[in-house]
Amino acid sequence: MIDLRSDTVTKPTAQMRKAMAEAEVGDDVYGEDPTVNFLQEKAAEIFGKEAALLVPTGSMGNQIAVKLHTKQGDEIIVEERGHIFNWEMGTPAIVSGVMIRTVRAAGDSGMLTWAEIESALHINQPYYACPTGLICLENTHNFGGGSVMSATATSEICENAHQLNLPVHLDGARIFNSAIAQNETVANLSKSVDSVQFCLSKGLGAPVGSMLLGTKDFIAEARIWRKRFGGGMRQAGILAAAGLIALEESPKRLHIDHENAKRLAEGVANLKGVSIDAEKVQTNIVLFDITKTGKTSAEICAELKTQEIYAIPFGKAIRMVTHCDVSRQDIETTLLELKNCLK
Ligand code: TLP
Repeated sequence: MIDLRSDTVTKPTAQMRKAMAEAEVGDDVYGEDPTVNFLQEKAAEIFGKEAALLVPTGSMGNQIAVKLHTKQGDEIIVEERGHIFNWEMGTPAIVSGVMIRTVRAAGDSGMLTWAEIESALHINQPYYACPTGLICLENTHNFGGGSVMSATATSEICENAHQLNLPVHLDGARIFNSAIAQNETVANLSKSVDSVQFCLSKGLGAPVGSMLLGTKDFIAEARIWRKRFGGGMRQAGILAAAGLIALEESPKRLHIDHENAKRLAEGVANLKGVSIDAEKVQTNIVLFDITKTGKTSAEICAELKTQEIYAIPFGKAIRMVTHCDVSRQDIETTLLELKNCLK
């Protein structure tokens, strides 16, 4: 089976499983799990942030941030294809009582510029306007095809936002992919944002877990909200042990996933009716339009599935994500089967 649906499907490595079995644990609701504490300190150090909190999922990390940065009735700015808007089930409205104002970034990358954000802000408007309370960025941008935002572009947005007293949260679910692709550090990519969330359980390969980072005060509040959301875990050191390996070891091999994604994109670009600019594939996500193939994305994915190749149809596009459990040979096999399918 070749599973290209997502990098969330990765299985923990033997090294992770061993570390999990041997992890020192304690009750993390009391703050007494030494492995969780170590992971949090390590993540804060790598990101150059004051503090970090282990949360069960990326969605919870994002939603705690939305909750803490806003008040009921605010608007938050999210790019139109952003995860917080499309794939978090309306939680900002349900839990934080905020509205999402989407802004469509020009082009395919989903990367917002300050000019685009600025035009959507409600600051110093009449009192009956819905005030902007938060700007959310996504790096890499999942449905922008794994596109990356530079440290400079991020800082420019943050500096402008901060002048207006607006906080910025970064959904950095795949920020390590972004950093590797740009030969950057995750600390630089997130230095100017007020909070950042990244996932241990995507390209980094851990079975469960994300980290939320920010100031000490922010993380102290986040700990309360994590518990309110039902995310106060007990002997979570078992998960943190795998997370530590993900954090320390996995970034070293992400370039392989990026090379495989590039090869996949170049191969796919040569198929009849498929539309993708392979040049723009920078990380591990390959999103291609199949409108002109004469088949629907669901039909193509169903046919691939009969060959034990899994991908996800998204409207007129198909997404394929490379990760540590996908080899170069798997990419060649996928290209061959796609070609057969589109004959
Ligand atoms: N993304 C999943 C799906 O939900 C779409 C995937 O397969 O890519 N931010 C970003 C940018 C994400 O891509 C995801 C998951 C999340 C947040 C949420 O993470 P989890 O699944 O841990 O809640």
